[in-house]
Amino acid sequence: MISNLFDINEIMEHYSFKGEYYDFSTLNNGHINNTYVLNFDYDGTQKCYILQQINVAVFKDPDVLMRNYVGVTEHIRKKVIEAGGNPKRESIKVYMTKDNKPYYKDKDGRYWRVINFVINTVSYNFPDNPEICRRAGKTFGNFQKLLADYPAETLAETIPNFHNTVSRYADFEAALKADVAGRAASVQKEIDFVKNRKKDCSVLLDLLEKGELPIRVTHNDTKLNNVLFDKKTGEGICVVDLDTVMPGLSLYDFGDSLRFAGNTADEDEKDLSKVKFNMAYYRSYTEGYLSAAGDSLTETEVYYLPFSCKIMTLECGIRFLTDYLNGDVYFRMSYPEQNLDRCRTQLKLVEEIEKLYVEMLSATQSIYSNIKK
Ligand code: GN1
Ligand code: MG
Repeated sequence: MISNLFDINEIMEHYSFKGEYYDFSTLNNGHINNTYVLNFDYDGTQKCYILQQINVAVFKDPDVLMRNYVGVTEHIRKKVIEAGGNPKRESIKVYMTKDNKPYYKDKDGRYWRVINFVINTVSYNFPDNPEICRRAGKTFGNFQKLLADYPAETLAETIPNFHNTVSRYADFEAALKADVAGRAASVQKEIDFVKNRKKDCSVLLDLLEKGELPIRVTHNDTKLNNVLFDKKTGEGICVVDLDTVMPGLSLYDFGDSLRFAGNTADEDEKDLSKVKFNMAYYRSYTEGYLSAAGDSLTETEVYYLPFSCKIMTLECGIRFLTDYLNGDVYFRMSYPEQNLDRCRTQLKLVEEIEKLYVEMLSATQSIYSNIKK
């Protein structure tokens, strides 16, 4: 059976799947990789695998990417086993090809990897209640802890300067200057908004340079839909989308999570009056996160948690704006101008976070002191 998305026969030649293949479904809730669920009949029971096409325009070196990926997933797997957990549900496993490679390059030059499908889980694009945020916070906090002893120096930067906001700002300035799509004049308001916040872009990097923030192994793409929750218990059990695991700041993960989960509207909502920052979600996420990771964080890291929400949201707004100026070359889109809508929601969310900033600072400190007791 050949689909135009991938050639299942060719894929099956290179992997030892269990059972008879019968169909697949598409699982694209990210903006970068293409993800499919392959369904097999294994002696009358359904067996599923995840097939992912690696986006090599974004992750330029698949060897380096998969070396990181296998290293990190194996580390987590070992930790889960040591803690008496179920590695099949609480960790990701990379299936090797028949010639023992972590990915497969097809005849059209596309790169594929196969990983386990974790059964009986749900993921959310939108938190329905604060409890989901608390559990997501706890899961990312645990993830941070699981990787605390991973040798960061062995991890390559799969995308150099990924959360380097100074370099993101420079990319924006370059896109603005080149204006290849001729769109700059129509987005002056957004451009001014970003320019007015240029100095925010260097805050965390300055602290890092002064040695006031530690480098850790971080996930770097902590959207809510990257957590799998157990269908029965509702607990977060596994973190997915591990391509960007690399050395970074804990604040990148915390801020990026709330950029997404704290937004009361969709990432591409056109009606900006719907875009608010949900303080209840902020509180519960912070409680969950600090309950899991709090004792391993420094006071400076905790102090900057609210700022991280602002800067990660600004960074994402800058990236969407930059892509819009560049003629939409990076993020997958489902309609024209989607990058502009995405940019506008992020910038509106920055404004909302700025309004709540003092409240966020005091909520964080009181949650932190309760946890330390
Ligand atoms: C991309 O693919 P996805 O949706 O998990 C992007 C993130 C952005 C996010 C914005 C490798 O993540 O950095 O924050 O879109 N991933 C990459 O929704 O660029
Ligand atoms: Mg994702």
